[in-house]
Amino acid sequence: IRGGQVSDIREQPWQAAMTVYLPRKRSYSFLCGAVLIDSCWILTAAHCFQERFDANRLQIVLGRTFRLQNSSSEQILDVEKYWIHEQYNDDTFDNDIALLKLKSESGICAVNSPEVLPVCLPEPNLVLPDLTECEISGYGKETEFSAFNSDRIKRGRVRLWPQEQCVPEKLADRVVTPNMLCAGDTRNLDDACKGDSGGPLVCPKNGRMTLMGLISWGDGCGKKDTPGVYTRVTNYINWISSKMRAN
Ligand code: 4AZ
Repeated sequence: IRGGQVSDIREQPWQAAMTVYLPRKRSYSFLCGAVLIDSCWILTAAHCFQERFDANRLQIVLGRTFRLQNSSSEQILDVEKYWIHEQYNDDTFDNDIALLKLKSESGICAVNSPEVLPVCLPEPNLVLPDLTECEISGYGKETEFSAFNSDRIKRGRVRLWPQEQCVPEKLADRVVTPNMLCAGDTRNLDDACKGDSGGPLVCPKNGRMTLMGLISWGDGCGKKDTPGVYTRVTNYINWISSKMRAN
């Protein structure tokens, strides 16, 4: 997160980190942000899977304020299977969404706690007003050219952009589709950045934080008049539900 502020996982208990086992390093390496939507289900960005990692190399870390520090509140879960959206476009990042099922013997995977709690999903028809104040979070870079991800979870405040301003002209002439939404901050230039991908954009709806976006792409981080681009989660509620029902 560029700008924003350091946070505590209890402020974003649905925030997850996706890690992948690298045999050459003999250890797990941070790959992307992700979001807990149900005890055994995680959303992330499809573009995190540049390589079609075998599911058994992936782990999901929940409940951590510090990215690399073990904590008594953490829950580390294996991945049983994952689905990349069938229409994901690797050139435009259209349909940049993937669903992961966590492994469990009992049918319970993540256990609710102050540090670990699923986010609410929106109804498919939910449209929030332009300029609604929302929140992003992640362990990603704090500036575009930083060499490192953040040691600690951060949060930023961004406002939903009118869709008519979410256009290639504002985004280095890259394709923008109706499956994307833009959000940004004019005051402090809070924005998502590299490493935050797959993480949450949540907005208040009836007093609950609701997952409206997944961090997807942008032109740099926190550039003036340049929004961050997010996967429009309302367009995938039926896709998510049908996979969960069938699996
Ligand atoms: C990235 O590279 C990335 N400013 C994600 C989000 C944004 C920029 C880059 C939005 O994963």
